[in-house]
Amino acid sequence: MFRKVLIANRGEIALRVINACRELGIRTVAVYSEADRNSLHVRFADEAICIGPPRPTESYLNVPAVISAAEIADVDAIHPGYGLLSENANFAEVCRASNIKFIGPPPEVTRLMGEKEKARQAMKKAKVPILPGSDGVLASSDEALEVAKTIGYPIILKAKAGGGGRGMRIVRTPEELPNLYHAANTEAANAFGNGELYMEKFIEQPRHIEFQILADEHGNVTTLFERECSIQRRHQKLIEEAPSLQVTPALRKEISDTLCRCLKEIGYQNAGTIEFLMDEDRKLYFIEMNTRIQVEHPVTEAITGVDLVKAQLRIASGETLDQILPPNIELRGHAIECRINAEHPQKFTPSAGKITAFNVPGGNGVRVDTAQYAEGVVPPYYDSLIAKLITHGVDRAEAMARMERALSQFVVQGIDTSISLHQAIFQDEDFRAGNFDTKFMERFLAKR
Ligand code: MV4
Repeated sequence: MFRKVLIANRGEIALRVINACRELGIRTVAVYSEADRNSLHVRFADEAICIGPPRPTESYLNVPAVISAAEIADVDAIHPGYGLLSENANFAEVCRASNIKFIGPPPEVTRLMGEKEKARQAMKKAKVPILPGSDGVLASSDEALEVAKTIGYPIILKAKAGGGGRGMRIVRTPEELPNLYHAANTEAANAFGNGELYMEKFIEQPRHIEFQILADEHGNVTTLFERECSIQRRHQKLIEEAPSLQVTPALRKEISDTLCRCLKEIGYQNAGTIEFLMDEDRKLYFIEMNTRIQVEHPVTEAITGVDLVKAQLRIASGETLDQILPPNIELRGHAIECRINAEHPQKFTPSAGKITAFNVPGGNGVRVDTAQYAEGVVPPYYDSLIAKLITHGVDRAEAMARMERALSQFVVQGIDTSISLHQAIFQDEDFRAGNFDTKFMERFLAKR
């Protein structure tokens, strides 16, 4: 096992990784920006090194600064958390060249999955269901017209280098295709430095369902079931749960078996998430793979009993899944996560400043992951997630009742938070009935 690990992140996920290291007897090194000097990840790490000014590009995203800190502290490995450098294949390559273990998949695999159309073809080859679409990137809007004719409208154009919804255009008629093709092409070129596009059949009101997998460095792969992530606004998830009410045991097993075969073929290593869209016929189609630990990993931890971050550390140190996991992992109960953001509950404007009062709920079936505290400050430079509230119960009804109870006991004063928005969503009949898709929040906000 590693002797010492650097955590190249901040906030709740930095603290989450520090906790896992501490429980495994690994020394921890925090890095921090000047805005995070008083953060809990700095206080609770064994060592802490300031790597630059508040702006992420000058600190947490500054590869030479992070690598220098790792060399000065003499660590064996770096855990990137989520966001920031977590899916940066160049960073993983620099780690490799510096003899520091990057806790995640090899850079070649990260690069493959980052090229969305290549990932799509790799999944297709391994018989993972994909949507009808182009084979590879489109050479021109004329070629796009030809492919669209064979698959039928509506279609969606997506950026090969994309993700998070940028560089995407929905096309409903051939007449509007040329203009939308050029708009997507220009937007992708500006956002990602690569304008290449591919095409898929467009699903009008999909659900977003993702599968968690773990792979060791000896060719073993396992899945830890799925998460339902359809409650989102502008590509930011607000509520996640596991399992999905729409996934039958037979479908769960079929997709899980196919994914295990596929990721073995690809040579995947460490934790990963495979995103699917579900159509009205409850069929699942692969859209993207995320090669990192995700924000919503605690709902999977709740229903499986597996500590995913400890598993990441143990996999990266060479252990086999056999050594890490119990023989039969069963899906136990139901878990829900609410992302508590520092933002206005109706206007969604970010809220920075000093937290004057902070009470975190607890008790049976409640988990809170946060790095915030009373008298602490939320800086304006980073994403707005300040806490994750996760509840677990024997079934969805119990998990929901616990969430409502815990939300009512979660007190944050001094800044705006999304707590009251979550309380309103938990009053919604469609949400309560599990009757929702990725358009839920649009409808919910329109009727408020
Ligand atoms: C789609 C789609 C419908 N059809 N692809 C948005 C972000 C990117 N990860 C994929 N996205 C979508 N791809 C096809 N073929 C609808 C979306 C989409 C979406 C997907 C998941 C969660 C929320 C979403 C919100 C709007 C659009």
